[in-house]
Amino acid sequence: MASRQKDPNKEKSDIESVAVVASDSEEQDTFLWRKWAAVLIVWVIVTAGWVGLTAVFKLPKGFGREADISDEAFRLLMYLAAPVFAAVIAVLVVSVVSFRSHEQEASKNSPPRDGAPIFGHRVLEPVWVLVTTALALLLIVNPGITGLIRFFEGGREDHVVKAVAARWFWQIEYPEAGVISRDELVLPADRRTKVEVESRDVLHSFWIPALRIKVDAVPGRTTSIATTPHATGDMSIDSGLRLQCAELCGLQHSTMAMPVRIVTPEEFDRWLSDMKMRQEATRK
Ligand SMILES: [Cu+2]
Repeated sequence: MASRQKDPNKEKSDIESVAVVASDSEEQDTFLWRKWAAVLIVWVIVTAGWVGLTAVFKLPKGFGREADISDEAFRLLMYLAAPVFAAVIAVLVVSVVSFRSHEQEASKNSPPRDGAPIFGHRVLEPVWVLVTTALALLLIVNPGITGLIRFFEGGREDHVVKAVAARWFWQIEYPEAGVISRDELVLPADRRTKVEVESRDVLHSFWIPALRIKVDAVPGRTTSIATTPHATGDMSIDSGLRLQCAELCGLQHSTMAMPVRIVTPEEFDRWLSDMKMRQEATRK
């Protein structure tokens, strides 16, 4: 009976190949940890840069209560978007630098190497779904719902102003005083104004950038929005103090604008009674 002799050369080669595989795997682990460390560093830098830029470049001055609510929500969204944007950029930058095709490989016509698939990953997928869902829910509640509640709980309106849109001008009416203005929209500070918006022809949009209020002007319908300005000013000090059509409505859409002037309540009452007297005099 022939006994099975072990081939010493084959045994040696098996041990060597196991050692090579183990060493390859360690190298691969070290390589990946370095890449993740690089991702973390780029993520921190981009997040800090974004937050810094958000703090340096301020939003245009807001002249009303609604502008403050809107700006607060915008700033929160900008800060929350920073780490998400930075994560995408960090992975992208590190991947482009680390996993680029080298010249030697390209010359050999070797097929491009691909990373390990992450579809069905037991940790990454649940974490990804949970984090993005939590972030979306958080934003729906705050500033979404809370912001809307604050926006509409400004109390009863002190007076009504009507804005009528037509290609390509605005007509402002103060129904309680029977005054009409086609040159400017004058609003009192520290009083809540309800603006009722109508259109005589096509879709327009009532937008005052400095007050951060916008509502569509729809033919056959009256839409409305309320505002409480808290600072005085006019278009000569801030170009955002203008009533601008924000819905493409024809050739002269971009010129469909009107200066907005916010004055003290006393000045407003004076202006309104002056206008009333003048307009009544011309009607006689
Ligand atoms: Cu327009």
